[in-house]
Amino acid sequence: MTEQLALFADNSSASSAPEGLRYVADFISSEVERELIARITALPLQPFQFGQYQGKRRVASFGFRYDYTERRLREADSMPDWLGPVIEQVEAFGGPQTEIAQVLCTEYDTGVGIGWHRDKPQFDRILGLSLGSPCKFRFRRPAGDKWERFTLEAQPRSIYLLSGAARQVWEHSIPAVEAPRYSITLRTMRN
Ligand SMILES: O=C(O)CCC(=O)C(=O)O
Repeated sequence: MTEQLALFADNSSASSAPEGLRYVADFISSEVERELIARITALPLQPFQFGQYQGKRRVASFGFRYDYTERRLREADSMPDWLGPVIEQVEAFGGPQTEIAQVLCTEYDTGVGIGWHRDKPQFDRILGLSLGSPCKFRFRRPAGDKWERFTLEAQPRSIYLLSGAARQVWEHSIPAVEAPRYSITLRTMRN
């Protein structure tokens, strides 16, 4: 696995990465990637539901899920066994403050993305495994009457960690992907 903090300048459209963003390429092997994609596509994925609206991406939540109608976390199915080794590897990567309580598996078909947002305040650290195809993982934060922007080219088999300002201040989004992409987003709870 290759820590790419020093490579952001070559790997992005802006010069300075948000504080609190870590990115590592080749975090998992191609074999594990194939297995995880097979696991995700076998899940009963449902269109992402926020209130009365449906997103085009399809998801399955474990541990907890955020209910957009009630604006609170609800319990979700418990973590399936196949996520065990992934969670262990991700927790080791994140270090002592990283106890994963929630996992979201997402499928983005070609042409599907995710809009600007920050993750819900009930969660603390956000870690994401990218599978299947690359994406432009975009960040923005207000700077006067403009936005300061940063784009990370998230490669399949990579992981990112959002903590600090990257998590609390910057918003993120992914424009429509050019080929099917899958992600496993792992979240810790805020104390
Ligand atoms: O697919 C990803 O890596 C990002 C997912 C995300 O930002 C979210 O579900 O809130």
